[in-house]
Amino acid sequence: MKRVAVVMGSDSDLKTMQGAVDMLKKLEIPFSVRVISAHRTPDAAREFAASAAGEGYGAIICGAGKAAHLAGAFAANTILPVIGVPIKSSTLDGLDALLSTVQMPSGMPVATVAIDGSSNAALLAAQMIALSDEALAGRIAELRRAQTEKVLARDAEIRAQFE
Ligand code: RP5
Repeated sequence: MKRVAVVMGSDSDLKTMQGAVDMLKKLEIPFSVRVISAHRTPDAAREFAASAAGEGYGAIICGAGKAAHLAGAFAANTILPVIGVPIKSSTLDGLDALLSTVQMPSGMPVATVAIDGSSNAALLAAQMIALSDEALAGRIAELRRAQTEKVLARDAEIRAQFE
């Protein structure tokens, strides 16, 4: 199975990116976790992105805050799908990171999820890999089914409270 890279701009992002790690574990997808910065370690960013396809990765999740160029820097050096997670790590509440991540120029897409949405980033990566992995597709479908059941159960409980 293709692997997923979970990359973050700083170790201070780990608490937010843990959501992606947890989701990848739940779906039994092999992954690696790295701290690589577009600004502080630009050579490592370029090298990792450029070699990722050959290393067996199928998607790359990049989480960064503030002037968040990590996902864009990765996208510039690979044609693997790059998923950006804007992280709330500044006085601007993540809006800075959201705009820095989502506003890519044409020809260089980054699939950007919500601020701090690392779990959804992992799900999106999983859905990409599941295009060629039926067993994984089944696990994702089961997760969806369980989620639906949970909401329906809560709906029934809350309806009963107001009857
Ligand atoms: C970004 O700056 C990182 O992704 C992090 O969200 C933010 C702050 O980094 P630290 O100063 O905590 O290392 O590059």
